[in-house]
Amino acid sequence: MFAELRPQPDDPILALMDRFRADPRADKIDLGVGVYRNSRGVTPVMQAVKSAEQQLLERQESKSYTGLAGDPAFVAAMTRLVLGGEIDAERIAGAATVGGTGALRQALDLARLASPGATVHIPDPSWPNHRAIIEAVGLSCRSYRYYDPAAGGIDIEGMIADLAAAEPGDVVVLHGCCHNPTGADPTAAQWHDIVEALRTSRATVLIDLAYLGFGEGLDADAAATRLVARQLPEVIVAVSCSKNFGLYRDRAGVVLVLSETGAHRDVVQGNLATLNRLAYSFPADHGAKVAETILNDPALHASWTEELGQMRGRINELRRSLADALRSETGSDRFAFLASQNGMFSRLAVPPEDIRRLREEKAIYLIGDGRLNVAGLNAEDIPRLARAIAEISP
Ligand code: HCI
Repeated sequence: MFAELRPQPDDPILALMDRFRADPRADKIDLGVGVYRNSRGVTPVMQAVKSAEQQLLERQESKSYTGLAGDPAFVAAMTRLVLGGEIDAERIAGAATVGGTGALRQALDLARLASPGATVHIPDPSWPNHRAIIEAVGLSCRSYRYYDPAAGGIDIEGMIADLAAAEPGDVVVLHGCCHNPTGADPTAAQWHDIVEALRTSRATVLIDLAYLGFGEGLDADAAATRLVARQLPEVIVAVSCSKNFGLYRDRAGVVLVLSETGAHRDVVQGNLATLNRLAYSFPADHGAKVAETILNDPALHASWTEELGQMRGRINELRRSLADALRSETGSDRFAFLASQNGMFSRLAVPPEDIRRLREEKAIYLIGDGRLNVAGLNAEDIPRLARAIAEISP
C-alpha cells in the first residue's frame, strides 16, 4: 500500500526551519518560524512557568486521565482570559486541544460535521496551515481580500465586499490579533464594520488567537474577539498557549465554541469530546495544567503578565529600531509600517528572488513570501539586516 503514497508538500515555514538548522554559517540569522527570542537569542522558559512546574512537581498527586475535553479548570481559566467573563456561560462549550493547531483542526472538523458543504473563507494572505487543514478535513477554501501592501494595512473595502460572498453554513476565519503573516490588524472602527458584514452574511466565525498579549496587551488584544463574541450568534475561538506562555512544545491550546443559545451547547460539547476521542483520546495535560496554575494564582499571574509585557516591549522596540535602520539605509519610508504593526510578524514587499539572495548570500532567513519574525531578531543584527535588505532590494 505504501507504494501508493505520494510525497506531501512541505509547510514553507517548517521547511525553512530545517534549512536554517542545516546551514553551517556561524553568523546566520533566523527570522523564519514564529518563536520569540530574548536578547541572548534564547526562547526562554517563562519564570511563572518554571514556578508553576515546580508547584506541580511538589503537589501533583496523579497523572491519571483528565476528561476527553481536558481539565475543566483549564478550559474555564482560558475562557476567562479570552472572553473576559462577558459571554453567558450557558452558550460556551470548550475543550483542551493539542496546541493552537489542534484547536484549529478540531474547530474545522466540528464545522465539517455541522456543515459538510461549507466553504471556509480565509484572509489573503493567511497562515499556510489554514488552507492545508481546511482541505485536509475536506472543506473548500476561499481567500478574501485582506492586506494592502502599499498601505501596510487592511484593504477594508475589499475585505467587506468579499465577506459578502460568505453564506450561512460557511466559516469565516479571522486572526484575532497580530495577523500572521502581515502584522496588520483592523482598527477598532474597522472591526465594527467587519462584524456588521458578518452579521449580514450569517456565516459562522472562527477566530485564530495564537498571539494574545503580543500586540498591545492581553485585554487590548482580546478586544476584537470579545466584540465578535458579543455581537454574533455563532463563534469559534482557537486559542494557542504556545507563544504567550512560551509552552511551544508542550502543545497547550483550547477550542471555545459559542452557540446562539444554550440549547445547542451540550451537543456541541459532546461533539468536541468525541472529536478529541477520535483524534487522540485525551488531550495533553502538562502545559494546560501549567497555564491553569498561572492563571489561577495571583502571584504567578502577575509575574506572567509582567514578563509577557517585557516580551511585547522588546518586540516593539525591535520594530522601531529596524524601521529606523531601514529608513537610513534606503533613504525612504518604504518600511515605516514595520514600526506600527502588531505582534511577531511583518511582511516585506520584497520579491522571492531577493529573499533567496538574502538567504544564500547573507545567511538571513525570511519566509519566501517576505514574512519576517521580528521577535527572532537581535538588536545587534539590525544594522546588518538593514544593510543587506537595502543592498539586495534597493
Ligand atoms: C509560525 O511560524 O507561523 C508559527 C509557528 C508554526 C509554524 C508552522 C507550523 C506550526 C507552527
